[in-house]
Amino acid sequence: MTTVVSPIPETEAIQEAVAQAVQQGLTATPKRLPPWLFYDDAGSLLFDRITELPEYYLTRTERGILAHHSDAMIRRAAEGRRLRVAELGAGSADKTRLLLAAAVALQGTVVYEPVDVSPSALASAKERIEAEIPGVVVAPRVMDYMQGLELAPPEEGERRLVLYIGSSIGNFDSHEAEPLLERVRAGLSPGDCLLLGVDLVKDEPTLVAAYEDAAGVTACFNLNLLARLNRELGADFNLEAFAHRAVWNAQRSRMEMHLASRTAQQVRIAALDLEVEFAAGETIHTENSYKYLPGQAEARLSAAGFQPAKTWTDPQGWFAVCMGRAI
Ligand code: AVI
Repeated sequence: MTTVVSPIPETEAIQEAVAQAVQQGLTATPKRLPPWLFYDDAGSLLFDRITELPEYYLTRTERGILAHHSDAMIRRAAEGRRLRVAELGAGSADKTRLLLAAAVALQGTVVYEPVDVSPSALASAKERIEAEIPGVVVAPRVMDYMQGLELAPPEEGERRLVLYIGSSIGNFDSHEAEPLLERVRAGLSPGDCLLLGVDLVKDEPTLVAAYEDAAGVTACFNLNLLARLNRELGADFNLEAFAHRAVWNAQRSRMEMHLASRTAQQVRIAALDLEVEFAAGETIHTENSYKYLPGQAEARLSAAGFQPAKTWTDPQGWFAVCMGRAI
């Protein structure tokens, strides 16, 4: 892990990771593909469209919480000191903007460090945010935060606030989420804060609709994964021969996305020299999206070495933004 751009060209490193993930996932039983494969250029655009769908309540609900409470969040994290803000992932910064604007209002300027593996995503985040929010100095950090957070120590007397919002933690099983938060904690000093956004358990129809919207955008997002394998690995998936499925798994408290083979069929993946057999109805499990019970995110923060400081929710109790302070 490093803040220096990898000497391997970005696309080559990604292609290698895609090939490895597909080889492993499609030869496993049951078949699976990791959700990070969704986010090529087409998938990232589809995800942006998902966040604006009427059924996908997550983004607008979290945005509402931040719109109401970003001043209080920034003040609480800062405790009278100067704050610098880091974010895991170089997102569209639509919600981040609210927090950065609150930090600028409190202290005049703020250093914002988006952390991502993709130098190109970071470069566009820097250009956009510096143009849109005067007073924000964007200092991109190229690193894989899944492996740990290695940020330069803040200036004397400064506090750090790390954002992990958007329910991104929900896409990890607990055996992945716990070490991830522990590694984030290990990169912080006592007193620094983590702001974690989690989606909460709610009625099944609301949950299912969010992942099976009427316009079919989430279906396109899921199926784009197969289109990506056609484009990048010379696979011959017929997208019409697979169906998008969104299922609430109450026992595991998660929404699951699958791609179900409509018929018995064989798919060739040229770059891997691999033939994959599908039985009729067989699925590829593409994503888990965990939904938390009230108090669960705080317990997870505690287990990772943070003192839960405060949780903000929306009036319906659909989403929670939890602050933990590094002990
Ligand atoms: C990015 N992540 C939090 C989204 C989620 O809700 O789990 C990804 C997504 N999958 C389907 N719709 C949105």
